[in-house]
Amino acid sequence: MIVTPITEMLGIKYPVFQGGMAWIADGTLAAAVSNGGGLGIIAAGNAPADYVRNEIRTARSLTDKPFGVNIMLMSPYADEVAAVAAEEKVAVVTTGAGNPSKYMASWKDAGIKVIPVVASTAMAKLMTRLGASALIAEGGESGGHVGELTTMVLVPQVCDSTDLPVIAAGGIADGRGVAAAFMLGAVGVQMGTRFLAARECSISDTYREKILKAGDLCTMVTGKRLGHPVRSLRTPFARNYAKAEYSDISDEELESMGVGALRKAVKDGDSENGCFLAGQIASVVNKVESAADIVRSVIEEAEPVLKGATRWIR
Ligand code: TUI
Repeated sequence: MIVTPITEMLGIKYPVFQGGMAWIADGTLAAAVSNGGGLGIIAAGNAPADYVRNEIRTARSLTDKPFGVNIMLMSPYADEVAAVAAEEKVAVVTTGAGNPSKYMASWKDAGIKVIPVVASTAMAKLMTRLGASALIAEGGESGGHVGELTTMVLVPQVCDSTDLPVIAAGGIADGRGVAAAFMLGAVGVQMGTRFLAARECSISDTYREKILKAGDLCTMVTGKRLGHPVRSLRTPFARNYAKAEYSDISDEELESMGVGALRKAVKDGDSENGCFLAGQIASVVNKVESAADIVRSVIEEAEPVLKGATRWIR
């Protein structure tokens, strides 16, 4: 059994968060992860407030365990979704892709534990000052929106910059990754890509097949030109987008190329036009299993690795 400041703070059995994957992480997946002893997280993504309220109610109907809501700060609906999270008094709010400063007081007043994703020590220090309960240090191995630093360098530096518990994310999909994260000073992990293969994750069959088949070099980052780099599978869409970024098309045209691409991957399984977000660790994800089995097995794998960590020392 691994007991850490984050399992104690949240009253969860395993120090495992499920990442807030836009269009994917709904109330059903979040409840399955929470019922399995981890922290399930509903992704608001670019969805309006009503969608998020509905998913919160779905999760509540399926579990009495704590779960979270992830607020994607670039969403046009971020303000209204932030208000719904406060009204519904969810246990945890995580944030991504920006600076949540303006919402922090309202969430804290509602008794919510705020756990922002940070991609730098400056953001870690700011969030610590504003009263975050913990931090998620997410390196650029992750799928979706990525920062500059890798998990290997970000986690120890964030740990040095705060007294808060730190959750590591980016490139973690099994017990070895969990053990490595703990070695860097983290007290828990967040995984996204691994949960794409959870039975309760309702992505298209095409998306799931692509994850199960992915190799180590199967992802690429696009979107740097517009300031929003995103890691996804190297599909025709990603290649075309990358080509367009270095062409003379306008920023507006480039922006419009991306509209709806995520939904086409998740809902339609459109191999040509979909944007299949995935992390660099996708190749270790090779079987479909329940969310509860994923949560339990990564910790059970990590325990002997951590115990045997000194096996080279004589
Ligand atoms: O947010 C994520 N991953 C995401 S969000 C998303 S939806 C999307 N769709 C199209 C374009 C962009 C996003 C898909 N995947 N991960 C958490 C994360 N947050 N990673 C990095 C950051 C981050 C970056 C900068 C957090 C804070 C930050 O601060 C910048 C500043 O100073 O405002």
